[in-house]
Amino acid sequence: MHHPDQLDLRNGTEDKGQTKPGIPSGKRLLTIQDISCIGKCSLTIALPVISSLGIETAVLPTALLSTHTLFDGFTFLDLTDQMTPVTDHWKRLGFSFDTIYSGYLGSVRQMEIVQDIIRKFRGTQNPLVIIDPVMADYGKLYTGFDEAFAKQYAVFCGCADIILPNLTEAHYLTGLPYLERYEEDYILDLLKALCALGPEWAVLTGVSLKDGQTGAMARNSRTGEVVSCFTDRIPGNYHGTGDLFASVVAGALTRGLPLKKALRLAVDYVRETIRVTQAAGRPDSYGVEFEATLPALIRQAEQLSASPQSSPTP
Ligand code: PXL
Repeated sequence: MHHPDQLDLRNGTEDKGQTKPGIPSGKRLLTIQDISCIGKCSLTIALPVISSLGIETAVLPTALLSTHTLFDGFTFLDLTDQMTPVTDHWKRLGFSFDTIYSGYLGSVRQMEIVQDIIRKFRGTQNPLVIIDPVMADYGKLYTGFDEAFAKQYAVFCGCADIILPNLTEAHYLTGLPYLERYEEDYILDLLKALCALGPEWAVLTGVSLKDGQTGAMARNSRTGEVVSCFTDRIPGNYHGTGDLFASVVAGALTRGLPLKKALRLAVDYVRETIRVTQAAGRPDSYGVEFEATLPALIRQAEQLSASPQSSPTP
């Protein structure tokens, strides 16, 4: 577990100018998830998005799929056996990471290996550990996952500093009911139950407390502090937006932004990317047009990095 005194996620580490345009940030993040060759998600989102935020992005692919699992007939090459030798090699070479961010994993065995990897890289540097428990959406588990897998994910979330489930994943992690219509109390109950799994912060995505509005709500497990961040909701279901959100949060925190600003950046970026995707008339299940919005993401990240910590974020 990341030591709370070393990085206060709420106030952020000082950004001493390392993230100015043209100046290397010197930060390195490791992301562990599958590579789906077509159908934008997981590594094909994380690598460009986090790199755009000025962070060196090391990748550990957990599987090679022809497409993500919402397409019929996808191929799947399991890379579990590579995870330990690849990271042992990095360790021997002396590499270390500021952040370890895990996304879609295919098995309980992969969760165990990711825990070993976290332990392996904890010595030299204490990486910030972000777990996105990717397994479900719209009330249902993705193809290939069952309730036993979800139970193991709940245990695995205990070794994170931050977890970022959507409402469906929060239901599977906590055992609380999945509701399509709810009040704020339901969200606060989910957040408390997620915090009880052990992370320092639980961030719930896709929260909608009013018609026409959506966003994220987070809770700190030590202080009980709640941080909310909303925007206008564009109707429709867009695949890969959870990965987009988690990648922006991971990159922004690694850059040194406090959690509230990281959530603002991610909520605005996902909303703008959905708007552009909808305007282009692309099919929902394929993925979002994030390539078009990366320049705006970089500009907003620079503005948020430059503005004082104390200024109220909109
Ligand atoms: O976007 C999450 C995700 C990541 N990786 C694979 C998936 C999905 C969601 O369906 O199938 C392989």
